Amino acid sequence: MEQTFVILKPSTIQRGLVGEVLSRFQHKGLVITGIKMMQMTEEILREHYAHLVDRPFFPSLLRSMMATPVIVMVLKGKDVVECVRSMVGATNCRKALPGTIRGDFGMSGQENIVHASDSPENAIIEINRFFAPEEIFDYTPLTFPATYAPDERD
Ligand code: IDP
Ligand code: MG
Repeated sequence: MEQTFVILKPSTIQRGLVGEVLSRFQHKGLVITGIKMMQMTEEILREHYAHLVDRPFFPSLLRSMMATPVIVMVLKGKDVVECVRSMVGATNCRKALPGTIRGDFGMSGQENIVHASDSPENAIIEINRFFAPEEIFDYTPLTFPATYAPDERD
C-alpha cells in the first residue's frame, strides 16, 4: 500500500495544533507508519525545497521552518499521496477551502500548517530523505477490514 510524507510545520507546533491535525489523518483511516520530532537544518531544507531556493521568499521560508522543531511522519493508505494532498488544501491557507487542514487551521501562505508530498515519486524520495528504514513500521491495524474492501487492501 502507498505511503506519503508529511511535516507538521513550526506553525502547528507553536499554535498547539499537533493533536488536531494528527486526528484528521487518523480519523480518515490513514495509518501512521513513522513519526518523530526533529530540528530542520538549512542543508536539508535546501534539498527538500530545491524548487524554491531562487524565490524571494526563500530566506523567510528557511527561518520559518527552523523556528521550532517539527514533527515528520509517514502515513499509509490506498492512494494516500493524492488523498492527503486533497485533505491539506491549497498552499495559501486563505485560499484553501473550508474543510481542508489549511482552510480550517491557518491564515497564511507561508505559515501553512503542513507539508505533504505532491506525487508518489516524490513521496518515496522524501521518506528516504527524512527516515531511516528501521524507523518505518509496516504493520496492518485491526481496523483494516472495516476501513477497506478486500480488493482495496493491497
Ligand atoms: P505546497 O506546500 O502546497 O506543496 P510549494 O509551492 O511546494 O507548496 O511551496 C512549499 C512551501 O513554501 C509552502 O508550503 C509555503 O510554506 C512556502 N511558500 C510557497 N509559496 C510561497 C509564497 O508565495 N510566499 C511565502 N511562502 C510560500
Ligand atoms: Mg510542494
